[in-house]
Amino acid sequence: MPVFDRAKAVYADWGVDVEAAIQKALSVPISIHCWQADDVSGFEVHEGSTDSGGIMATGNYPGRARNGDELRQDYDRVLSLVPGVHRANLHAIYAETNGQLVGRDELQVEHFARWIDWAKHQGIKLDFNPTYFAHPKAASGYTLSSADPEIQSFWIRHGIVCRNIASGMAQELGGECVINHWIPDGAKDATVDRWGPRKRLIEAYDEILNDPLDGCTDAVESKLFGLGSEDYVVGSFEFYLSYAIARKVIFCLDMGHFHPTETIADKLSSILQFQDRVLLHTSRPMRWDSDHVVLFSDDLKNVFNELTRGQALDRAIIALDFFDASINRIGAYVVGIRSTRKAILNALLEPTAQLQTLELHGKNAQKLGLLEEAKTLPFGAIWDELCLRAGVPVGKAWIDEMESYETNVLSKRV
Ligand code: RNT
Ligand code: ZN
Repeated sequence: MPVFDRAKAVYADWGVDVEAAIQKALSVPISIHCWQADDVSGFEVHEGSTDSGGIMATGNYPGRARNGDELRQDYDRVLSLVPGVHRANLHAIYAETNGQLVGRDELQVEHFARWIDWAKHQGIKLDFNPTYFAHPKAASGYTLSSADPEIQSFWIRHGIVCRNIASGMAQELGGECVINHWIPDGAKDATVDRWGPRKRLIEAYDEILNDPLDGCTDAVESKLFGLGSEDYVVGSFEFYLSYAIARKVIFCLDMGHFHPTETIADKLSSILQFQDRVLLHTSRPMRWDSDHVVLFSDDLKNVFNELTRGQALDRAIIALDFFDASINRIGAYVVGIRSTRKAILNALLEPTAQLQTLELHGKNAQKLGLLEEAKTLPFGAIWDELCLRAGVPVGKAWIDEMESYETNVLSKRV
């Protein structure tokens, strides 16, 4: 019997419908962030010196995408190596302005026309992010929560134009465009006024989010600390979760934005009692919010297991957020995207109903036993079949393709 058929029979014996799991796993959209391709640099014509705003890609592996054409070329390559439905997630600094300096508060959907054409051609949808960092007007460490009315209103205008862009993208491409608001605001040490910035941040978002816009789905992302904002982050977990519930916007959980031993899996069954949907930034913190490439790790598996156990997979918007500049960036993408899809498939292959029944009846040793045995089920054979059906390389075959792309394309970017 072929390996897949044997594996399918093993799962059937556990009461798991492999065909349904493969189909579902392929249909869940994963939004691929553009910023892994160029280390969060963007194409902006700069208005002055910028700092990174508390996030940092380390490494200088050759082959970084230097413009929109190169970035889209990389996307095309990546998309040919990963199975299932994808979206592309852009930041405002990836606008293409023909070498003209366009202020962040003046951006329009036209500046993303080439991205929209490409997305139409690829048959994928776009998501969006205002870029509230890496800009002279973010130099004080405060943007939307700034006490300087001139600075604060600049960033409010940026948030507003970005929502118009998101709505424009949705109109062009159909469906929704998820726009995620993350700001770097905070302070390095001994913050004495922790109240004022939070109050101003509420006022700023209330102004930005005032108009419901067609196709524009807003999310707000919390964080624990950043480089240079170790003592105080205005947009903390408590701040944004409260804001999201009060104002009916989506809350974004980034896997790297909590204490080092704190994980997000256990938060889902609480937050989703009060919210319709959540936005996930799958990332991998190592000792800090290091944004390492996502792996098929217990942390990642637990997130998707929690969602399928609560029948909430469709209530999670899945977006990637990592950036490693020290390795081949195509490889970084493919590892992170395939790992995320694997974790989705893995969760869908769990005999959850059986496990929950055992737990309900106090048969906890049986439950533990089943969970342990499930870890060595022939998952790999099902994953390979999923890749085969999606027409992408099976197993490690994609690594050769990454290497030939490096030889033919990336190594020539000097
Ligand atoms: C930063 C946040 C945010 C960014 C992207 C580039 O800590 O995670 O999501 O990584 O917007
Ligand atoms: Zn994030």
